[in-house]
Amino acid sequence: MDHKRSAALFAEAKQYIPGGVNSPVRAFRAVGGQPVFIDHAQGAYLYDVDGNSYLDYVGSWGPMILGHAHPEVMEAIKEALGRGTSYGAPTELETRLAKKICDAFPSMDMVRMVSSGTEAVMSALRLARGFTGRNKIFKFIGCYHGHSDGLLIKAGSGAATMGVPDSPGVTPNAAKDTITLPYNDLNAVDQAFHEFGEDVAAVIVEPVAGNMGVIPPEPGYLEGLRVLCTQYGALLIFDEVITGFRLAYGGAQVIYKVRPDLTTLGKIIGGGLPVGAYGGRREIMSLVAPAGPVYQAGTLSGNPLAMTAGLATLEILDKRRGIYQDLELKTSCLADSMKTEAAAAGIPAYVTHVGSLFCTFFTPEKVTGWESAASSDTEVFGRFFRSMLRQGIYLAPSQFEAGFMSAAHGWEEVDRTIAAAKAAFSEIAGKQL
Ligand code: KE4
Repeated sequence: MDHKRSAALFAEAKQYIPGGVNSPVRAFRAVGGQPVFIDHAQGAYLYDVDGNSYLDYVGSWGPMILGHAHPEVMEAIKEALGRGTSYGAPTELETRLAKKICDAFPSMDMVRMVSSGTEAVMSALRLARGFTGRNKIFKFIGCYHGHSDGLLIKAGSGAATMGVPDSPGVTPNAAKDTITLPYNDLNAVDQAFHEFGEDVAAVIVEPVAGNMGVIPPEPGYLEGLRVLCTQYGALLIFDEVITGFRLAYGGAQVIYKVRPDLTTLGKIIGGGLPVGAYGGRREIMSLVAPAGPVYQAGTLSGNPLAMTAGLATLEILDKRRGIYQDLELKTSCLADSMKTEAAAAGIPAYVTHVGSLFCTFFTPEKVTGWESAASSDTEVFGRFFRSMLRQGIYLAPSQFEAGFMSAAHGWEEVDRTIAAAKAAFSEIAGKQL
């Protein structure tokens, strides 16, 4: 594969953009090599500026569950374009998307649109503190909830990859009200509530962790968080920016049958355009300005193009609920085959999958949280990533991310990926196929 133009563009980008990228994980720092610059995308495929094509398992980090440039979504955006791009005034589109989200999530009576997952989480925490009058929040080590100061504490995703889970610039004051606890450990939460209980405004959790690789909740974990939050009067916040409309039409909370007090969303609800959202019970959401005193605002919140793309995406998912079973089937087949092929090559690997999310950890042990995830061999992951890329398979460029299957991935793509993984594992094991 020739990457000359990508290399030239990357060199130029680094002159004007920190690290040459507008989000750190895109820079391939964790896996070695240089990022490829994308020219366009279609269905399950990315096409770079050097004419190479890649079978894409990043999907813009989750939004592209239908595949890239879905014709119905693109048609809807094109039609909306003719009416202008932004008004800074209310539109019916915002109510339609808000209603669609509330109809899908029984725990949500009301929802506020923002422009990113970070904004959604930052706002939800402010609301939780405003509603409870309390200060502390519990977050889990390795979970990532965007880059607002109080949450860049032992964060996952790019923060973990970059080795800055506690980023410079986050002041001790910003961090002091964030208590970090191990994921999948209810005793730790119980003990922390004993210590901080009356001052805990919220517990925020990724119901399925997608930012330290993919780690499902242990049986009873989410239910336990629900009981403890109710017992101590803290709000339970499900950060479903990844899992919302991804794991099921109603997100992880309908799968695990646990009802949070607030939910944050992003990615899929924007259909590839910038949208985040937070929502929950009416008595809580009624405190958000201008209905109530908890202030939050945004110039492009509810942007008509983004609402259009989000609505078109959710309307397809709503009409074609069979997509979720199909995604589950393809993802479990891929994950099980990766497990088999790694074992056949003698490569220690722990493969996880939930719905259309999957991840290969290069470790012999079960991964249940940050400590076990971080014990996996990231050097081997880098070799795996580079081999798959050379074979035209574009995985997330970090061990601490998720793989995303889309409805545009057919069985041919799954088979091709399994074959590529087999070759990659053989390379890693030093065996020639
Ligand atoms: P954004 O601000 O990036 O839209 O959303 C932040 C966020 C919040 N909550 C969860 C569970 C998330 O996964 C994210 C962002 N996800 C990362 C991928 N792990 C975005 C990719 C990136 O940072 O470039």
